[in-house]
Amino acid sequence: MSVAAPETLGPALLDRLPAAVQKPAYDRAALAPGMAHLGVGAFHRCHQAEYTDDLLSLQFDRWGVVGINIRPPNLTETLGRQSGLYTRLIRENSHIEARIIGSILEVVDSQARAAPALDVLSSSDIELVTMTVTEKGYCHIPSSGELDLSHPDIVHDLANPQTPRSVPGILARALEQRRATHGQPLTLLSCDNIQSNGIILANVVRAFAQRRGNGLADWIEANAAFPSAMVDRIAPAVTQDDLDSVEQWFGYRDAAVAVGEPFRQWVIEHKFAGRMPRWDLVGATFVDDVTPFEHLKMRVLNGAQTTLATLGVLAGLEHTSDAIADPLLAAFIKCMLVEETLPTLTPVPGMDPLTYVEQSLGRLKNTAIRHRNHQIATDGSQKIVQRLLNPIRDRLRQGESIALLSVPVAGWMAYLIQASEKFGRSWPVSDPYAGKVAAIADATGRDAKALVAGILAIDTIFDPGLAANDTFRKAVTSALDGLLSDDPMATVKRNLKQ
Ligand code: CS2
Repeated sequence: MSVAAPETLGPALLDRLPAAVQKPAYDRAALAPGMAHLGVGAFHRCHQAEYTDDLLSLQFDRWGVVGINIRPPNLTETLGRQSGLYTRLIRENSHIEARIIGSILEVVDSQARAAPALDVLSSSDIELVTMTVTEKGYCHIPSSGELDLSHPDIVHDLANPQTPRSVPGILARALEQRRATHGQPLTLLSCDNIQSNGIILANVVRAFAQRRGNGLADWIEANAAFPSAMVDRIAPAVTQDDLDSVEQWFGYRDAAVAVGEPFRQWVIEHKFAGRMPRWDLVGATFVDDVTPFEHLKMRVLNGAQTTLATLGVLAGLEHTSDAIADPLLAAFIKCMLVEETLPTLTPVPGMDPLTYVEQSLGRLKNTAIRHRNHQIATDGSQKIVQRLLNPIRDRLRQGESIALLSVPVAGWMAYLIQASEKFGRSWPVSDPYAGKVAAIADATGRDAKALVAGILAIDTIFDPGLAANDTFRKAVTSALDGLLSDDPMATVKRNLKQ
């Protein structure tokens, strides 16, 4: 006798969910699309989509989300099949809270062709586009924030503006279509961890539009807004284990589960081109200047994650929670944040920096959040500027020590260098600069001074002023030398004692 397969989550199941699973408290059938989201990953499902779901319960309005993916995965067979419904799990050690989020109405796959994305983004129904396209999605030069005109996708899109494949190219084309059809304004809200993300997004779209000519850049200036935002919630890539757990606990299949920690925060610059969802009614904050909030978050929480990730891999540890459970790494990270990072921060209203550090370190200890160190180390070249190099620059300007902050910079280098079998360990890395660093390492061999000289010469990551700074070069060289040795943690210990 065959056992019936468990039912898959979908609208028909909403009225038969177990009591432990909360469901949307509004009439989802009445929800109409009002915004699009580019990059529907675990983070979006745990963050913006949840805030929107909260808002729809409180004040129902036309704010359904159309999700668009221009990079893998294709969600049409998973989230799409489930009519956009998914289980959002909040986990903290042994605590689990399950809720079905209903704010995503449909998902559109636009990997092969730009047309499906352009149709949505240029529709007059869409008043707002939010995006989580990862740091490298902006095709900008990390050290300057300008559009990278040598990026292969940008080269392609400037030659083929009707069939773009980059984020700047797609957004510029969508804005061009809006101008040509209905002329409605658009707010474009970046939710990625880049400093001044609204300014970077505006830079790359504007630079692209300027090259298109035809007055598009002027139209964008007058009709689009690019607010900056600080977003926060730890939401790692979802595993098969997460999907199986939902089936085991609640009795249904869900191929689009998202798992996050309890903490969440969203600070948005009050600069909109038109109507905005009142996310401020459900916990988000609208402010005039996001800068102090993003510095605090990227330098403290993200800085700690990047440090624990690369040093954690070098120490043979799998997850952030394993790295922070290591007494040496825990002591190092706290000392680095308190002694070197905190003094670079400008005060944030209502937030005591030391309390924020404690709270951040507490969040990283959550053992139910299985955040792989390799996941956080992915695209490190796109992350170290805002997480480590900017505070280092501020410290140097103040004439203060950077010995501790230099260790994770060397950690990022060692992570990429050692990925190659030739240098010992070998693990698969994903970073746009991995090839470049490997080529430098091939040429120099294991000579820390030559390695650092070669890597600091990559001026798209390290601005020449910082790269030429002697204190910085020496600190990174000494740390890298130790991290490439047989006992990388001895370097962490040595720096901690200094
Ligand atoms: C992480 C972030 O992978 C990474 O780069 O550092 O995704 C981090 O978990 C979020 O920014 C937390 O808000």
